[in-house]
Amino acid sequence: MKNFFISDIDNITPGKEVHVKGWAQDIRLMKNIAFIIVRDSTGLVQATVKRDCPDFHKLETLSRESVVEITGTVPEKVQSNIGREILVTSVELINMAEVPLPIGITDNVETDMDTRFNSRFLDLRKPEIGRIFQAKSAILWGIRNFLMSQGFTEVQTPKTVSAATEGGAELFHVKYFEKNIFLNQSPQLYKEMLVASGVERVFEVGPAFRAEEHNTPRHLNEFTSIDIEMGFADHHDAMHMLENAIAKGISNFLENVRDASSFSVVKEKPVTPFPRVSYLECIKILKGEGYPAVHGEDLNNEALKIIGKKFDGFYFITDWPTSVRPFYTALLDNNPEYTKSYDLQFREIEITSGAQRVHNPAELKRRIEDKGLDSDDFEFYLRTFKYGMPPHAGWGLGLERLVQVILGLPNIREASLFPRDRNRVFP
Ligand code: AMO
Repeated sequence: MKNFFISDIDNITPGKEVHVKGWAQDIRLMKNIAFIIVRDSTGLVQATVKRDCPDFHKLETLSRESVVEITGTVPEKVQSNIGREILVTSVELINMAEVPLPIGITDNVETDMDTRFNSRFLDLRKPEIGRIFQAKSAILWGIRNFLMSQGFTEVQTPKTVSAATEGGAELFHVKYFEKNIFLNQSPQLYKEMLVASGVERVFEVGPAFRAEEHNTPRHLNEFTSIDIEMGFADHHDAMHMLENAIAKGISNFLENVRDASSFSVVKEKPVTPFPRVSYLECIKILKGEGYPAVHGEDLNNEALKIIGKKFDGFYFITDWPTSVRPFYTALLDNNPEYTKSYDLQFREIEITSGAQRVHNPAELKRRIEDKGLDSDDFEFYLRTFKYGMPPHAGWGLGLERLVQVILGLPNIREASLFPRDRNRVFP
């Protein structure tokens, strides 16, 4: 096993021998001297090879991106602008890379997205691409640690299901032996059922599937959903949990990923609480700006752009109309035309949806039917409300959307290792 990494060279006393294993990113061969730039997951080093090195001849056939093991010593005075150098005593070729490479790793040529994603394993070797996933990991772990600190239990729920939660049009149908079933759009019903099971604070990080017809820079057909549900809580409690989770995700990223703020749009831990604006206030803002907003309808991209200009960064839009929210959303106590719901936005982009839920089984059944759904399909879910279901609230946060806005990525596909869209189910 490799247990010495290129960044460890920084702590080595000059003159000491080191073994470096990695990829030969670049090879410059001259008459009496050669330079190999070796890369591993922690950084780069220049390997300086003199002609009197017995392995000098091997460099004539060494191809870029081959896997090598280099042995050498760390010089007193580093003569490379990379900031790390070893003076090579031996070069071992572990595995040769074919020539030519399908895409360049360091070349300054713009490669289109399709070509990049066809060879994603190579695309990911580019440091500027690889670090997106270091950021994603750090953001997720910040959120996960925060939820654990708040007494949440992480769970895994089925992705092959027989009932839709977020709207029938966006379902992937799957043949499951003799039955026709769906890929789950959200763990919504399961997380609520787990609250009924006595797991008072529950969360899941897992795939969610949406058969979105359109290719947009904000939609994937498979994304990572971070879902929470809390018993004995309302929508205000859930919003509070969300803003703190987001702040922890961002601070974990800024504190633990090298040069984080140099490639991130969000450069500081956001100030909490985030601003809250109600749906009705949004309609007023839109009308004030001369935008023809229709009261009771969802806010489209154009409308959200106008609202987003009023807030710098994260903010909540609360109290959405009943007509535009799913059946499980609780209604406002004093006005059943509106719900105890919210979206978290970053400028014009929606990051999270959440709400307090209906906990009365008769009301829930009615709400399912009001949406034109067959309540028999939801019997497994409705049952859990009949034997002691506390009031509860939660949210679903799209991890790739969150990474997209924090890093300012132009397309959500950049935040997915192997994106799935209308045309791509490969690799
Ligand atoms: P909703 O359907 O709004 O709510 O989804 C929650 C969050 O998931 C992300 N998201 C997506 N990300 C990428 N591509 C997509 N096609 C896509 N669709 C959704 C967004 C969105 O805000 N059950 C509720 C959540 C809840 O109330 O707890 C739900 O799924 O970031």
